Amino acid sequence: MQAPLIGRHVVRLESVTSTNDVAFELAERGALEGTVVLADVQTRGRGRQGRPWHAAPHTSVLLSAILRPLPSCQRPTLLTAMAAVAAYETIASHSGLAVLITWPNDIYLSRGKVCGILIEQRHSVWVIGIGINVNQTALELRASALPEAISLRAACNREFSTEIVAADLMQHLDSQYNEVLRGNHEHVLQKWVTAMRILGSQVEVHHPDGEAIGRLLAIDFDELKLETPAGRAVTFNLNHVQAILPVV
Ligand code: BT5
Repeated sequence: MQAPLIGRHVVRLESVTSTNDVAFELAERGALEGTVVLADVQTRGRGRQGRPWHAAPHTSVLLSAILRPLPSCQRPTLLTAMAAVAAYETIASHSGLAVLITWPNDIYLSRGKVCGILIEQRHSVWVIGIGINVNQTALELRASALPEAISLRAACNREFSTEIVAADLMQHLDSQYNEVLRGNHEHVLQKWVTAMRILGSQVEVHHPDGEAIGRLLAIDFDELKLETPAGRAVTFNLNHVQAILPVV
């Protein structure tokens, strides 16, 4: 068996602004690819487009992994998919419940958001930041104004070890990143699309010019194809897609 790449060096910290910030600082100072930062507390945890990520101290997995992917793997959607699949598999194995990836990379458990992913790039360094809600109670999540959030504990009615969930997440990230490095992009794509459970369904696609409704015929790392109610096939560049929502 190959030695793991992601998690070969783990930096555990009590409190940070954001694990992504620390990961970039370490990368600048020459940290090896696969170095992981874990923290118990984030004072300025962030989501995408400047949105906040809230995590009460010692309740969550707050992880950032440093990657220096080859140019052929430097595709935002590919790295997004591999991170989402790794988080999905970790959460599914711990909860034993139905888990869903909502495009592009939120993970839902029992209809609540249990995990968010923020991927940032500076030059040749990519940082994969993952937050998993582990031990917050449903009451605590509601009190922190996160009505859409859920944790493993709230969904499964028992406590989990954040250390074990983090260790499993590192293993899953390592195995998915290995697929990426070996060029098995198709394999990652299939897992990502399967976990979204929207292929063949009616969806609403939000894009800069408005919204389109239709049956999702295909999706890959570059584009998605819809069949409109009039029976026409239309293609959207994924870089411009803002949301893909199931039509219920
Ligand atoms: C995300 O952004 O979901 C990406 C979150 C990534 C967090 C990790 S933690 C480790 C690493 N270090 C960081 O600083 N960040 C990463 P987005 O899709 O933009 O969702 C943000 C929105 O999710 C917020 O506006 C809230 O509505 C909601 N939210 C905030 N905290 C949440 C939580 N703990 N659980 C569920 N939803 C939350």
